Amino acid sequence: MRFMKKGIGTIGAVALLGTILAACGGGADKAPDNGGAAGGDSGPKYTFRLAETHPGDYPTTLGDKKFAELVKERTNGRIQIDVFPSAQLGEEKSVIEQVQLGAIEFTRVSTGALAAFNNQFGVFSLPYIFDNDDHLWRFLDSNEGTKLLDSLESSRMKGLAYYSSGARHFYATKPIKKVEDLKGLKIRVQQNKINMDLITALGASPTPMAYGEVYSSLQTGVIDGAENNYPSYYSSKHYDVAKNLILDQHQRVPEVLLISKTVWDKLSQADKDIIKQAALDSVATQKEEWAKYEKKSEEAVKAAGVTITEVTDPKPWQAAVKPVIDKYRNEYKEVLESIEKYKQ
Ligand code: GTR
Repeated sequence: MRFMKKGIGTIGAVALLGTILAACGGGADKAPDNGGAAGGDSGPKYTFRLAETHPGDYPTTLGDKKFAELVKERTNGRIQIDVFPSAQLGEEKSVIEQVQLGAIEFTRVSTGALAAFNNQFGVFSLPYIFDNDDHLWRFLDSNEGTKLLDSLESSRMKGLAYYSSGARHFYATKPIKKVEDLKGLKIRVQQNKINMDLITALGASPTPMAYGEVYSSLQTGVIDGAENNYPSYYSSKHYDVAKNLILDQHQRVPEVLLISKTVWDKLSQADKDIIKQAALDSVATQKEEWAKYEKKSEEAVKAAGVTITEVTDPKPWQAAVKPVIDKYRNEYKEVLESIEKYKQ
């Protein structure tokens, strides 16, 4: 404090910044010689944590690891990001809360989970708004997609990049061959209000719960079904206990790699640039791994004897969930118009 009264010099300011970041879970153990302004291998030394819900070999985790590797390389080891897979740092909702506080620096989460923290992200939970993954990515890569990512700043997070997550489908412990078969079933959803409305529109009961609780809830009959993409259905082993899958493709809910805004604001511009670029550069790896793992999981669940029903005509599904679109059309008018624009 005596030191501060005299006014802190560059080294003091950076050491203080390091202490603040260390208190946020990051560590600064080397005083920089240039005030941290140049990035690269000169500047404060940090060790950050990245929370990931999926296991180590899952495509989002491989994207996270690529990101961490690029940051490490481009700072000559000065910024180290340790990836914690398998929800070691908690389930998505609690991780997001900690990221908002700066207690966890980075995470990769689903936009389905982010919707509860930033209403604008709810748009991805609206059913059948994208024709396919190419349509989704045309939107994500557009100025409007970037604007949406940037809107996370108002929720104390800084979105760095989108990752792939394919299409979500329903699965249950009971047979589902058509949309009517969902009636009366208890279906677990990602925790946001649009998902609640979606399940209600299908005549089923929505049960919001953390991802990590779904397996045992299916096993014990607390719920009858859930919904997810092929990779999550497979890696979570939900297919072991809910052996009926219907490929209805009701949503395309991308993933986001993000940093706490509290932490972001304390980084030098050069470090921000390195981190942002490394995140964008990790997308190609995540997408490649996604394509491989999606195929692998499809083959694995088939081999495990899951009953898979194709949906050749999406119209009855789209008609059943139309009340959800009607309810939210006005609220998401602008972004829905952009999405429509990227159809082809
Ligand atoms: C997965 C997503 C996870 C988690 C999960 C869920 O597709 O990658 O981050 O949100 O869905 O349903 O909770």
